[in-house]
Amino acid sequence: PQTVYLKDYAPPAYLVDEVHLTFRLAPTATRVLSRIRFRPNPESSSRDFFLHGESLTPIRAAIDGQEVRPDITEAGLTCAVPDAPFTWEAEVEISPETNTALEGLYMSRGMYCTQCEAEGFRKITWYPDRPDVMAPFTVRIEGDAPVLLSNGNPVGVGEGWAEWHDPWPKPAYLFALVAGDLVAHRDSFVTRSGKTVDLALWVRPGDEGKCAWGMEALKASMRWDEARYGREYDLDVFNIVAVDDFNMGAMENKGLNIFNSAAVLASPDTATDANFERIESIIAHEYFHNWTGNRITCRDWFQLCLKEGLTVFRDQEFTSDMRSAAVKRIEDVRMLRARQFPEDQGPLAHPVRPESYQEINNFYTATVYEKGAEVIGMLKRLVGDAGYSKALDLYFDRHDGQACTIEDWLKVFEDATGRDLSQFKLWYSQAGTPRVSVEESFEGGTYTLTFTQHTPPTPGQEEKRPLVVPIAVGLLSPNGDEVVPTRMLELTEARQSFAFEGLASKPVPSILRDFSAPVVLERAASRAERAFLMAHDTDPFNRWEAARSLARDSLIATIREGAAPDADWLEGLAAMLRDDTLDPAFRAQVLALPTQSELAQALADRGQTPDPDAIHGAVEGLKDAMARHLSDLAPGLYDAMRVTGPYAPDAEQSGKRALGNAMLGLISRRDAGALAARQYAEADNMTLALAALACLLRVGKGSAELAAFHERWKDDRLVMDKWFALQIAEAKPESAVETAARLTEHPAFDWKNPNRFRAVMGALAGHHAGFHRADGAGYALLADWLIRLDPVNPQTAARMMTAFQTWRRYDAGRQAHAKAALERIAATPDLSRDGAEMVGRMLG
Ligand code: B3K
Ligand code: ZN
Repeated sequence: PQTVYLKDYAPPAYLVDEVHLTFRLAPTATRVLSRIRFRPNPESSSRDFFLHGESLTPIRAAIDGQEVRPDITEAGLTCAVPDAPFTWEAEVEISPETNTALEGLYMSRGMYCTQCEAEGFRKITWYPDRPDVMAPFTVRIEGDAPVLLSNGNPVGVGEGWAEWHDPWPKPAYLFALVAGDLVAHRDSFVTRSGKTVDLALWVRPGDEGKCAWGMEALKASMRWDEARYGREYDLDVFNIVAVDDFNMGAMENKGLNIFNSAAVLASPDTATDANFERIESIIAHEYFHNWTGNRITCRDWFQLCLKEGLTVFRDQEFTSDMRSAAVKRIEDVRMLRARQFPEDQGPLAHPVRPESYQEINNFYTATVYEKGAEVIGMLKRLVGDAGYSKALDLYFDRHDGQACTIEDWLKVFEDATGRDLSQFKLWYSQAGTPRVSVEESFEGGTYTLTFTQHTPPTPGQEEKRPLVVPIAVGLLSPNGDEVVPTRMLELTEARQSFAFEGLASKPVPSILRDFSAPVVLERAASRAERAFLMAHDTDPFNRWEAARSLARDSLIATIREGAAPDADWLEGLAAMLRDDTLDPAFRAQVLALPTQSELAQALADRGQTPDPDAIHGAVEGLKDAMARHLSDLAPGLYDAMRVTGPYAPDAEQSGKRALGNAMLGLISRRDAGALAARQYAEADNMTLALAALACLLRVGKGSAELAAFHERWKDDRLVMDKWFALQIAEAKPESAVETAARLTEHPAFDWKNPNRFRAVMGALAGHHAGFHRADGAGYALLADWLIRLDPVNPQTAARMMTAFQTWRRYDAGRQAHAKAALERIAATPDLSRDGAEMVGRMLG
């Protein structure tokens, strides 16, 4: 397979002024007619005319009305063209119904829909399918579906046809078309300049009751982007469509966002609080792309973080404003550590702006998205809120309508703030998670912190340079007062000291407040000091972090030397739980232990080969100890967290349910599931029901409830995904593989549906001790299914291959099994480019 390099970027030879498309829809024989105005690009010296195109059946092609016979290959076509503007016309035939890859135009349960990012448009018609070619589109759809949608504004509709016009120049990856038997949940929004926008959320008949929340989230997002970024919506309509078969969460097509049903549909009895929060943030994310992604897009796919890092950062800010900023920060850091750190510390490590790829779909990663957002967070910390606003205003002003690079992005910050960002830019090119260690000294009233930074080598990058690391530090006096409020230290050297003068006594430092940089902080703070921070830190993130690191070290001590649980931590935990001034959602976060995979990495970092069974045993032991130690307060807290009144998925109620459910988890370890059975029986929403069912399964009960759950929800796909996943997640390590294997035999295991595949295989991969079973059965089962899925849906298969990315952490026996599984995938005849690249990197 061919490797594409950032350094080889060349501007397009031809630009597009206008695109006209006509679709004559038919499941296996859709005709696509295109009429495109091209003109030579003055910025390019090439006059080679190349259009991408894959799996297209050519019908005819013409230039300026004259039939032409282009040279057609597997990847596209070339053709002799005039040395002046000309009109290209073509007709092709495609087969949406047999398109199981869910890229291009495909069908999902009788409904036509598209997914073009990154390179799916070339499966629809011949086109310069690259983001730096932007054009206005006019689209006519002919078909017998009652609803026919495309980008932009509707210009006409009749029996069996509709026409759409999108005036905003856009790259082909933002093209979308939907046709089907859909119903609309409608609303409207008046922009701050007084324009009314018609909003619609399109769903299958039967799903109308699951739309209200998504619509509220959309309106909130529109308001927020006006208030916080001064960005108004720019079309007369905004449509969102829910689709059951979708490779990822959602897609920001201009004026016509397409969503995985799971990322938009919700009702209290079918979706959990976590689902509601996720929906709110994905709706916001896709909406925010209208400015950061669509109006200003990427020059090429190496610049993906330009739109994704920024849009994730914006959706994180939005959720912080809508809910609790402290809890959101904790959630984001948990996710970063669970998903991005393993990527950045293993064979798949790549820079936030990658420099080469074989298949771009493999680079929609936690590094590009989440670390990309962290990099923007650091930038904002370094230039301050006012500098950030000024830079963003300049960005929108200067680059509206353009396809940009990270250089353009950093330049607006340099121009707006006068800051030199050349060293900062390394965050975009240097892969790996930096390690920052710190020493302290106190002498004559001066307290000094000395930081050392080091980034371990990553594939293809042996040598690393020092980065600019913003480290937020506050100092507390031994009685808990804050003597030095948060100060942003800028670490730029490999080793650097910072002094705080005029202190009466040696302070307790609170370092990397609010997780001010995506690094691993290595600090030999005593347990007593961390217990102190857990009780007194004024920075909520670091309070949580102190508790978390004590829990982690307690678990590590148990694993390594069979130590008993840390009593100080248990005491600190009890004190925090009793503290009613603390937000219940925050208290629930303090109770969450590090993941087993994180513990495996922590052990590997300390030079010890992780044993998944021992890790699992230690976590279970610690949970039992928590249940014992907190047994006095758990029932009272459980009762206090009961929500009265109608269900609302807001921060307040969901925080209470989170803490209540955490208490239920502890209580059910001691009452054999009695309270959980009651909660399940009485639950009037999915959050309470699912948590109760999980507790029951965990204590070896719940088979009647599981059957009843199935009976009640068997016709609801999204709820059935939960039914599948939960059984695996709650299985014992020795039976997780068998549970997953058994569920793949279930008649409802529709493995071609990405949500269902992920519900089962994702749950298996997420069961640390189950997946990493010593006999390799977990690896073998996942490999079997990845081999089966790859030819059908390479994108979803390749994504799930990342389950293997940590394989070298484990013992020789497990490594041999994992390697054999990866080699078996690699040896599969006709393995997709997506899959081949992923296994190649992991074996490499
Ligand atoms: N931009 C899309 C992701 C497309 C993934 C293509 N493999 C969704 C998003 O980030 O908003
Ligand atoms: Zn995005």
